[in-house]
Amino acid sequence: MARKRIRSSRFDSCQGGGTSNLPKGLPKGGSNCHADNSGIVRIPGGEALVGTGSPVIAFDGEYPLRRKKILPFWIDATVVTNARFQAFAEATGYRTEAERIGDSFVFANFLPEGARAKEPLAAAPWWLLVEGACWRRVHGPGSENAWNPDHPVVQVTWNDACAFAKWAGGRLPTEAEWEHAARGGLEDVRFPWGDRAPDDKKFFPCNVWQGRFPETDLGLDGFAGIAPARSFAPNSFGLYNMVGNVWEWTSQPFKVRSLKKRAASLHASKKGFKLVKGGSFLCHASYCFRYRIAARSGTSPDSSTSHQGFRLVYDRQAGRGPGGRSEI
Ligand SMILES: [Ca+2]
Repeated sequence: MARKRIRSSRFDSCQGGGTSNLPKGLPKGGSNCHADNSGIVRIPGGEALVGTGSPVIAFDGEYPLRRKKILPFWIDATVVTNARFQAFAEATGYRTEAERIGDSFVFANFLPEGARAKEPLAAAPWWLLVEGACWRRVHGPGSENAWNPDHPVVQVTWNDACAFAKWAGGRLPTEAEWEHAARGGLEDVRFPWGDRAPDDKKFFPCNVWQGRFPETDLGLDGFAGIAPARSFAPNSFGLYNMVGNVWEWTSQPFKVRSLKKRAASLHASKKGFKLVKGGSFLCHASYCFRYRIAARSGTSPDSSTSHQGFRLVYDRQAGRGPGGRSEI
C-alpha cells in the first residue's frame, strides 16, 4: 500500500537510479548484447554540449550551456522496443514493477471501455492510475490488441530499465551522452534536425501533439498516440526519435542548479527523482514544450506511464573481440 502511495504522490504531472530488482539467476551484463550490431550506433567522443544559453523552461534547469568531455560510446538507434523487452522478460522471467504492484498510469483518452481507473491525479487529471496496466497492456485491460512489437516499450520504471540494461550489457545514458547523441554533430541546435520548430500545420519532424491539449490530438504528424520506435527521419548519427514519441530515462538524478531559494523549494518534492529527456507524443508547445534537446524533467524511479521508455548506451561494441568485447 505504501508503495502505491509513493507512486501516486511522486509522479510528475507533465511527463510524467540505484540497484535494479533483478531476480536471482539473471545473467551478468555483457553476455546478452545484441546478436548483431544492427541498431547500435557508434558516437564519437570529445566535447559534448549540454544545456542551452536560451532556455525555454529555465525552471527545469536547462540553463546554462556547458561543455563536457566524453569518451566514445555506442547507443541504440531506437528506444528499446516491445519485442526486445519481451525477449528479456521471457529469458529471465522478469516482472516489471507495474506488473508486481498491479497498476500503472494511463493517459485518460486511451482508457479502454471497462478498465478500472482509480482517482485521477489532481494536478494532471488526464493521468489515471489503472489496475492491470503494464507494458503488455499499455492502456490497461482491454488494450492487448494495441500491443505492437515495434513500438517502444513503455510502462517501465527506471528500475525496470536498469534490470533490462544489466541483462543486455548496456547502461542508461548520462545527460551529456544523451544530448551529444541527440545533436548528431550539429552543435548548438534546439532539435536533433536543427532549429526549426515543429508546428501544427506542415512541419512534422517528430511525434508530438497537434491540437488542443488534452482534449484532442489531431495526429497530423501521422500518430495520435505512440509511434513505432523506428519512425520519422533519423538525425545525422542515425538515431530515431530522440525527441518526441516517448520520454527516455537517463542514469542521472534530476538536479537543478543555480535556482533561487523559492524555485528550489518547489523542486524539493522531486528529491530522488531521475532525469528524463526527449519529451513525448503528449507534448505540445502550448503545454509541455520539452521535445527539445536541452529540455529535461524529473520522474520518480518507481513511476511508470504510457509515454515513458528508454534506450541504452554501451561502453563496448557488442560482438567484437574476445567475449563480445571490443577496444575503444
Ligand atoms: Ca503525434
